[in-house]
Amino acid sequence: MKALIVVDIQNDFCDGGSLAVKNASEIIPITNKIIQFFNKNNLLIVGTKDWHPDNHKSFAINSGGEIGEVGLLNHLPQVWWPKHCVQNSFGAEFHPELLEIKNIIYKGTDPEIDSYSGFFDNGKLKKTELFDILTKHNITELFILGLATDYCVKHTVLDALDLKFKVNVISDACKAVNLSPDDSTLALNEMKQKGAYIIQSEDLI
Ligand code: VGL
Ligand code: ZN
Repeated sequence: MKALIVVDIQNDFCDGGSLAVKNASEIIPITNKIIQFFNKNNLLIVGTKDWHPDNHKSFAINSGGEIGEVGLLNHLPQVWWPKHCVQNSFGAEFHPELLEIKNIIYKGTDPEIDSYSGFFDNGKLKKTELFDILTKHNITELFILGLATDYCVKHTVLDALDLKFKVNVISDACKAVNLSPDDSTLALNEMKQKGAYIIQSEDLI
């Protein structure tokens, strides 16, 4: 069975948000068409939400680092981010034009560790419910899209490959943070090299 994973299409990552990804809103109409396609075919759709407490230590302001620089958080390399996707804030809500998604996975809730992947935190200390939901529905193949190509999409895709799913990345429905201008290309190349299929929405719908 196939499932769609919609990664972090939240206000703070969209135009005007605190960690806005360039041209993020361009993926909304494409994503909505794909959601409609999965709904029409009675296929599972799961959305992930970055869902940080206000004191999350990936926030530069809580760790004394400079935004965009890399430091260490509990022995792991950590980019210091502007405050974003704080639990129950407007910035953490899905983009208002995104069609409804019923199954939601929350990640990044532990202030001591960041969580880019929808499956595990960055230290792989704890897992979310994502794997259990997918196995319960006999899912073997994933279609993944969203924000951001070089962080949460990439890490969700790499963990899905490790967990032996067939993984398709819908690249025209992803946008990257691009702290360095090549990060999007590097991320797509890495996902492809590790076994993901990089596809376009028109290959699907
Ligand atoms: C993300 C940076 C920090 C993402 C989340 O959704 O890609 N990026 N937190
Ligand atoms: Zn985050």
